[in-house]
Amino acid sequence: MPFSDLVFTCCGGITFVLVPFAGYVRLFEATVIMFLVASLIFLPPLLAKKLLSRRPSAQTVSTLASVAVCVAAGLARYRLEISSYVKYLQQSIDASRPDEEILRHGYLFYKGSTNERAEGSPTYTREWRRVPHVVDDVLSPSEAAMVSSMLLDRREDFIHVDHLAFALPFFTYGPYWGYHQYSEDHNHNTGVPRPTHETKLTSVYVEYPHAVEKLRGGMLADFSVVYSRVRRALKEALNATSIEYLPGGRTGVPGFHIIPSSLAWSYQLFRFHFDESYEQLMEKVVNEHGVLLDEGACDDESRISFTLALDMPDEESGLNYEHLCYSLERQRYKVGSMVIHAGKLVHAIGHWPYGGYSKNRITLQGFGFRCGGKWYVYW
Ligand SMILES: O=C(O)CCC(=O)C(=O)O
Repeated sequence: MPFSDLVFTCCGGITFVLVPFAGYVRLFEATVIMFLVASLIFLPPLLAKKLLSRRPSAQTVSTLASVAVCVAAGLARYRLEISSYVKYLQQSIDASRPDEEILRHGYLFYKGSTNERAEGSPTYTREWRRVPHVVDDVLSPSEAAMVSSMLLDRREDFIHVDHLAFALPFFTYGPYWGYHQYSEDHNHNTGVPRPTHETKLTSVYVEYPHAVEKLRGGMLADFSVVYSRVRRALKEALNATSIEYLPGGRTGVPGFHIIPSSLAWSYQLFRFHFDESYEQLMEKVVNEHGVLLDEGACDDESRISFTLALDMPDEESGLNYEHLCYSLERQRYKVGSMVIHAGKLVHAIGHWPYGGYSKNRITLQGFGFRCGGKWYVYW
């Protein structure tokens, strides 16, 4: 079974190691730093307990003294990196809490008052702004397992989403343009500066158009069955005449999130967000990547997000979203089923309990919107 190794290499040469009881972590300076930060938290009480016990043996004292010297040397050597990592953790935890502004946005969206076109919009956005819509049996469990295994074999081409995950294992197969934007106001921006360490295929360094050119054709060919099932399911659910990829071939097709196990995922570190606005979409995907569309005919309230569950680490796994006035709910995912919701629904990948090192969360992820009579999907 893939990802059951002690060490695996992905993303053009990045190594992840398995830490007992904690899951995978990227092997680079940050790993050392993470351990130093953990020692800062766990070592002082341990030291105090041992040293204050009635008669610590000479061996205990000398072992603790050498550990303390090593940790102190490490702290001195990496003090800048440690403070930036602690800042990253703080920002990550802060950013994953749904803040007042995001909840308010969600509430107004739920009430349908953010946009006067909302009331005139078709049922799919009016219903799916309230709760995600589930389409069962898009793939059978065995088909989903086969797709997951095919994906894990492509780990060389994974992109590590390092601007969000730092040293934690969070990958895409196929680029999502939103992960490769660095504007100040981008909703995934953590405020952490670009890392200076050497990286390979990571969200920070990968160029979206380049990754599209490299992977798009192969993805469409190798996963043609998945794409045709997803398009068929969307067509039926949306009552659409056709589901197409954005024209021009320079934008990504729906891709995959691959999240191997980590104890960290048992905390709500994934951020609450709503998907990029229609205006951002038009500006970036359409204008920058040369997609020709009759923008006037596009429905800016139609933006949807869809997720097909391919492998789930736990039966609790799913999507956290804001339902009703400021209350958070969980939409559980079932392998082979697809969940569709309005892009403006406030949502986040939901946390799940750590269940061992071989539990992956693998999904197909895409977005769509309607222009004239056609629906377009992309990533
Ligand atoms: O994987 C999921 O459950 C949702 C992913 C998501 O929120 C996104 O890609 O915007």
